[in-house]
Amino acid sequence: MEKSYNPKEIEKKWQEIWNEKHIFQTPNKSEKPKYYDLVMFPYPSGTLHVGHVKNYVIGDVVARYKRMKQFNVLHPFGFDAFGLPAENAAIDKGNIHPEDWTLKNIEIIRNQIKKLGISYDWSREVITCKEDYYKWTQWIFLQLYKNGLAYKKKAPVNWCPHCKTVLANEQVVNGKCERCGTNVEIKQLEQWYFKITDYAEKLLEDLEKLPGWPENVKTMQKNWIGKSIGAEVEFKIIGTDRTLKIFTTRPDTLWGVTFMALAPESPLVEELTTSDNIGKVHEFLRKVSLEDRFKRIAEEATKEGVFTGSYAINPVNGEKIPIYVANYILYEYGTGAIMAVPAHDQRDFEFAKKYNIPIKVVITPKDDVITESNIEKAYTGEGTLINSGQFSGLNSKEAIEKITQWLERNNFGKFTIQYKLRDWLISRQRYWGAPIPIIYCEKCGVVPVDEKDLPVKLPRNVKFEPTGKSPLINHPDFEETKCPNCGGKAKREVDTMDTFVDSSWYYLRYINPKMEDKPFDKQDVNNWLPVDQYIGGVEHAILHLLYSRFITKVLKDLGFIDFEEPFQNLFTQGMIYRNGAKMSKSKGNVVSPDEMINYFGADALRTYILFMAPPEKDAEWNDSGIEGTYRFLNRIWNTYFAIKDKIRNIKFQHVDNLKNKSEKYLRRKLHQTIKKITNDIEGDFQFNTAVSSLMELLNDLNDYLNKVEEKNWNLYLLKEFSESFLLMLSPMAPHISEELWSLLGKEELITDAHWPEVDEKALEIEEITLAIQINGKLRSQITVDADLSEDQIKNKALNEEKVKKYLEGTEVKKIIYVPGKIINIVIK
Ligand code: ANZ
Ligand code: ZN
Repeated sequence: MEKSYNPKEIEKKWQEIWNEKHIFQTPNKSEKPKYYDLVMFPYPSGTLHVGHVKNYVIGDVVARYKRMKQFNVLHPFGFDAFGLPAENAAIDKGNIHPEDWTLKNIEIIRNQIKKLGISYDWSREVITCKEDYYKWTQWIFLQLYKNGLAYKKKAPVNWCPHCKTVLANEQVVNGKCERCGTNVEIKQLEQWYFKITDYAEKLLEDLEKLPGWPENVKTMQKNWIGKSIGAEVEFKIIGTDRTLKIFTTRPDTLWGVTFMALAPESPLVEELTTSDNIGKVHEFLRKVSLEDRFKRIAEEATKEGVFTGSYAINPVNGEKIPIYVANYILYEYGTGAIMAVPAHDQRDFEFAKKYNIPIKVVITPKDDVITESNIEKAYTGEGTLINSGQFSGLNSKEAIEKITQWLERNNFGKFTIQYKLRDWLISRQRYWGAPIPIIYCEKCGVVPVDEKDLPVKLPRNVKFEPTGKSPLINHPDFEETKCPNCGGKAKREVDTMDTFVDSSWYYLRYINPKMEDKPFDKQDVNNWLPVDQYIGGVEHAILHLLYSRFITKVLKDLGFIDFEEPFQNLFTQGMIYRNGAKMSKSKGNVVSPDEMINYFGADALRTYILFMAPPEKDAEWNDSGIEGTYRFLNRIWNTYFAIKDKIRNIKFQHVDNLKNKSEKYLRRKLHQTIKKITNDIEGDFQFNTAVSSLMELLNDLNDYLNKVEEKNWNLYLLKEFSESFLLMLSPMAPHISEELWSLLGKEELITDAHWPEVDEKALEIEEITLAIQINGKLRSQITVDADLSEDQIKNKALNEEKVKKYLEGTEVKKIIYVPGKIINIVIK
């Protein structure tokens, strides 16, 4: 009996062989062109499900394909290993250290991934919580600090009362902690920031240099950076010598200002509130402070506020304008104060209606007349200026420019660009992260740790309080230290860095993962980067990608590297759902790769993940789907067993002078498929259609084998066919491909083989022209592919336009085909 397909046995065998031969270890120097294939490294929070695996399978097809195209492929893997879940697990369980928890999970995941047969260069593994990595994360902090790009300030910050730490704006989603969903509070705290705002324009501009990124990701980054062009205008405050500075994108509406408004957090509120308004104002501030800040500024929220008692003077016309405090003004944006134009801004309109503040129309649309008495909502569109002094009659777009220039000439204001992007808050009040390498000396003040003293090590002996207070606070081996400057009594910074700092540069460390005196070698990094293909989830569209781009740009400007964008091409894969929902332990809908590998093998799992949908789309897991790809692999196996002994000793050669129709057809299908799959992979990663093309091709092969008598098989053709087929299958299902390849007598690994070439000649189709007779009379003619079958030709003839007319209302009795010449249709 023939041996049957046994994935368990062959997958283990080939993984061991690959491993022993170290074939996935990539040298930094090579004659071949480089290709850096990177997947987003995971946070090791437990075991992987098949949704995670999709990322790695896509990355592996790319890596193996590029390898076969003779690139020197860098395909590394690692772990984003610092972070809250480890610490929370330690607090919850009480008896496990975050480090042990993390390393244990890494061990589990590494084994899961190894069973998938992914072609990672494990010798380059990077784990961000290890000292030899976070030493360099701290080094990066110091470079930013020395160059004025890391600073400490007291500011209102997002505080998650559950995680007991601050969060970056990016980590707050709809007012809730991204991690745990708790409502985020605002606290005034001293925190460390990276000055990413210095790079706002560059980060925006350079998106243009990334044609290989999905448009939606670039749009998200653009919106996050949030560039607004406008003017800063100063309004004198009556009775003081102070001015109130506002930011507006609509200086063309200056003649329509009827009130001004301050953010409740603005220190000006106290200053400008007159004594008879103190009571009301304080009451309002108290009310606002209890409100959810994110609900407060939502578009649909009720606009509320109180009058401060103070007035400003509109510089354009000298009008006296009341100053309010209003809940919809953000303290952190612009100047934290606005000029309000109810006729042309909907928020101001709602506010004015509520408090009976006048509304002045200064822009009219072309085909409509808006007046104070008929206005029902703000008119925010373009139009013609009215009641605007010497600018009346101008189009609003033009007026914005002219008025801004006029403001500048009169010293009332100036052209300004504003960004929504805030500086990156990087300090976290937690233990399990890279310590911020800063020392506070009683005499010298803030002193950075000397580079030669890095890493600032996390002490291993820590106790976690149920209160969540960082165990670094008052830790005897950590917080108490000596000043590197004067040797006097000093304290260490007890905050650690946001894990997004760790992941903002890991792709550089893969280049020289073990280098001891530098984070990386400049030349090696310049050779390998930018990453040719980055693959990951769209959930990282903003945070991780923006931070990585920022750190890259900083390192470039400081002369450590020569490129300014880290990721040339980005692919965001879709998620795998099950029972209509994202896979998660709590929903109980998780599919484990281990279980699938046990049943069907890694190759069937990989092939199914690739086959289930276009990789960028979300897809629903289906148990019968993987059974289908498993059957496909079995059919391949059995087909190869039927032919392997016959072709094993045949010498490979191109069989390009085929006369026989079915041989010609089979070879044409083969080369069409090589062309198609090459395009599918090179293009948009359409692996799903690549798999289905292979399924079709296998059917064509079996049709041939069944139709043609065994003694008439063209063994040269079968040799070419079966080798090319395996080569194309191998990036997707590498184990079965290796096994069958070796059974064909090959000595080199298929993993090291060359990707098959298209023989353009095989694609040529010979055509013949046939006369069509109806009841013996010549009625038409058709041109068809010479290798169509008789039935296909007859069908074409019946569907020819002219013929169809003749046949209308009749009945075809018989069709006679004289090969290569005539089709005679006999009707009643
Ligand atoms: C007067 C005006 C008239 C405005 C008008 C708009 C329309 P973007 O595009 O988001 O940059 N604004 C300025 N600072 C603000 C703050 N801290 N909190 C809330 N709103 C603020 O929006 C800029 C516009 O938002 C500015 O232009 C200002 O209102 C308001 F017909 O000024 B505008
Ligand atoms: Zn000192």
